[in-house]
Amino acid sequence: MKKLFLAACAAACLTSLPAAAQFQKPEDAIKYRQSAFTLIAAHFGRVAGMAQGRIPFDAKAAADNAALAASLSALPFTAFGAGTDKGMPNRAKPEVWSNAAAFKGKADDMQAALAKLNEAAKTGNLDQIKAAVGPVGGSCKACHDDFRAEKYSAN
Ligand code: ASC
Repeated sequence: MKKLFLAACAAACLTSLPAAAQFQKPEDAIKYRQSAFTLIAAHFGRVAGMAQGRIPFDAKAAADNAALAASLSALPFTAFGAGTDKGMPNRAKPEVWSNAAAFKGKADDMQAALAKLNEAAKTGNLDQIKAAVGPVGGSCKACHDDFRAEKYSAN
């Protein structure tokens, strides 16, 4: 009974670690990271849209979306483990793994830029938000330039 309890506890602990999502197979990791990037882009996109005047400015919506994008930015990079280059079509270049330190640098840049945008959005000041949106977009693009392929892989 005690052993069973310990085993259940260990399983619960492992599955509840947010910064170390566990994946059954490479396809699960690829889906997870693609989903995370989709959500980050959706929430950042709403703030960027307000900064660019495409979406009416709403301070509360900007703050909520910036906070979500900043929180979500912690997620995708746990899902680039060894062996997750294949499993389903994806656009991660081999350099993600062969140049892992540089990839980590790009991830850090994106997380730092989103953390700054989150702070700017908390002020409710559109000028501060505008100033913080550009570096986020720049960090997306810098990583895509080096680490995201134009075309999806065959598998
Ligand atoms: C986004 C999004 C990206 C980046 C990029 C910025 O909102 O989906 O991939 O910003 O367009 O250069």
